[in-house]
Amino acid sequence: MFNPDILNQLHNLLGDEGLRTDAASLQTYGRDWTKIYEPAPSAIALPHSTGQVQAIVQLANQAGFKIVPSGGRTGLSGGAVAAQGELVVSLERMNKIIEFNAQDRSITCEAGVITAQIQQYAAEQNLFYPVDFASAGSSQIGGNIATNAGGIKVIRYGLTRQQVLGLELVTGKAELLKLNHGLVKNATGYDLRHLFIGSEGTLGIITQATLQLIRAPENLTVLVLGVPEFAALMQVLTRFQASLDLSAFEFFSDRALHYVVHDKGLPKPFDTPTPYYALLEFENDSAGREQAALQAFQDCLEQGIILDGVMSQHQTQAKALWRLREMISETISVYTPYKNDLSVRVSQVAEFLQAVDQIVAERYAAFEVIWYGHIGDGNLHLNILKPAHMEKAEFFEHCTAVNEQVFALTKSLNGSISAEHGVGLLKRDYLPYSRSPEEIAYMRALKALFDPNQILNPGKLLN
Ligand code: S2G
Ligand code: ZN
Repeated sequence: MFNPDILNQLHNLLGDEGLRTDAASLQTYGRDWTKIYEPAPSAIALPHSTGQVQAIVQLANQAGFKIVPSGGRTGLSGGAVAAQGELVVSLERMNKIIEFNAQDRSITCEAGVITAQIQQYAAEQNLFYPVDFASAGSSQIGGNIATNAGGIKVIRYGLTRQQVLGLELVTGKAELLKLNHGLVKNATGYDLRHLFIGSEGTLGIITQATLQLIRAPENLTVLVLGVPEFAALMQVLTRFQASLDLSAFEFFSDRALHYVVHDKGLPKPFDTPTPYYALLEFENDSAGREQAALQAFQDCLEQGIILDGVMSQHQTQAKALWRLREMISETISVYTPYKNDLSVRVSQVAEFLQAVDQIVAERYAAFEVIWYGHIGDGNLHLNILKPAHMEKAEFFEHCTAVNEQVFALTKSLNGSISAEHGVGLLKRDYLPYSRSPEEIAYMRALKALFDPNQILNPGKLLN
């Protein structure tokens, strides 16, 4: 715990509204959506300005305490967990939208702005912020940038990284960096912005960002298709991409559908029971587009790579179909899932799925496996549900034993052991499955450069 002198200095800097040490706050701000680490921060700082963030980092360097930067804490790898007496620095009070520029089609906001607030603000300007995922209602843009959040529209618009035009942050040495200033083009040396995007709060604390907004798509239309086997999923993707620019290509298994229908009462997309489901979205902005989708649907039926399907006729139905996919994570979270978040190149997905499914069938014979994910960009979420009778520790021990095999297979295909959820604490020790010794050495060198006293998010990403 902190000595009274440090708490006094923090209190003098932040005041009553900017510093909390009550048990409830320590619990709430010390955890993220992983459920396996016991939060144990010393205190929670809630600065309301970049200057205050700098002062906190300066004090940490002088007094030797550690910091865990904290956004919406929706992470799934323990990246925002404070379990070692750290000071949590929550950006939630830095939640102002600072500027919208219609000409630049950009928005500048503080790190604590909620993702859904940015999506809403963009829509009010008849523009679109294209990064979306199930937790957008509680995640903050600073955390999205720190983890390079992906989600359901990556196939068309890319990840958070592609949206960041400018970044303001405080390094582990308390320096203020203002990067790229919202420019589209800037060929003046290393683009430091991209070092901090995805750095999980280990190199600096993001305080402000300038994001690009794009033309709002018209009449987004959703298809849910029943698919007979894994290999058919990628054939369906290839056929639809031949004639449409898809803004989403997701998949989920019949077991995933069972849970959202059974536990959440969502309606089935159609009656035919099929082992897998593909969810596609495209901008239905002309009769030609609709015709192309119907023709692709017909061709896939004739080839036997889909067995049934439905296409939304209006936005309400499109949203209802999306809920079948978006509600999976929340629905199964009550079954204490062991989560894997893997990716390979799209061309290797069919082979990868087949091989992982074989490992899973052998090693998880007694467990229920839930498949879903953003298969159109090669990202698969493999979730194993804990049997009701089994202790959590025993279950996780069994699952981590299977990891070695799954990660070795992923490595053999040059895939990623963490496609979008980040490394945090959960995947830290598996980093060598996806990064070479040379890369990890350079990552450590960058950590030493920007955070020489190792105060920022200690133990995350790098051990
Ligand atoms: C998704 C959400 C987190 C999870 O639904 O795409 O990224 O894996 C996930 O449950
Ligand atoms: Zn996902």
